[in-house]
Amino acid sequence: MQKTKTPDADVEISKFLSYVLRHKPEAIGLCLDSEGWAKVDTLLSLAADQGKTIAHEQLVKVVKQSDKKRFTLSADGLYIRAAQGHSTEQVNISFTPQIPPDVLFHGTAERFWESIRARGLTPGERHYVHLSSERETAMAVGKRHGEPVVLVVQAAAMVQDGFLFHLSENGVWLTREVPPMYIARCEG
Ligand code: HQG
Repeated sequence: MQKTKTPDADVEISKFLSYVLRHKPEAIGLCLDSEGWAKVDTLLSLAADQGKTIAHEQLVKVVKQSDKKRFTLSADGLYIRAAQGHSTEQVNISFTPQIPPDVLFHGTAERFWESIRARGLTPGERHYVHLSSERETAMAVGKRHGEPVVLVVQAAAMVQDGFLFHLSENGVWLTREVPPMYIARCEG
């Protein structure tokens, strides 16, 4: 299926929202609550103060059209948050543990493989390791980093061994770490 290209201005707004809602809210003087929510009006007015003017309807359009549904608006439309991908310490979303599919996939770059094989998957700057139920999604994530490698994670075995998994609002499986014994390269 042909993908329609998102206009550059919308991509820029999406990147800006990812930056302030996942990583650096303080860059515009924004405070997120521990569940990651910010008031839309406050975010827009602080952004405008920094010379980044975004119309309210433009923000709503970007949220609705986000290919990965990166952002969630509250039911009343007054609040916004990033569904996952956080690194800011302001946020600690209270996910309910869920049982994942028996296997999950993680896309990474070839050059990280030796380190992952030795140390397992670690969250790095983010709060969680991001996993996908779809191999194709993992492949797309891996391509962001270079020559892609898809890893298979034995999620059922991890659950049996007491590891917790959470499903984000936009369908990304999250866990704190994946030790090497549960990881294999997905060949073919
Ligand atoms: C790698 C996107 C060496 C890991 C996607 C990854 C995702 C290790 C990189 C979301 C390692 C971190 C997150 C170890 C992990 N040694 N490298 N021990 N453990 N790594 O961007 O999962 O478009 O923080 O494999 O859809 O690539 O932003 O994580 O390659 O859901 O909305 O370290 O970002 O969504 O990279 O991507 P990232 P990710 P958005």
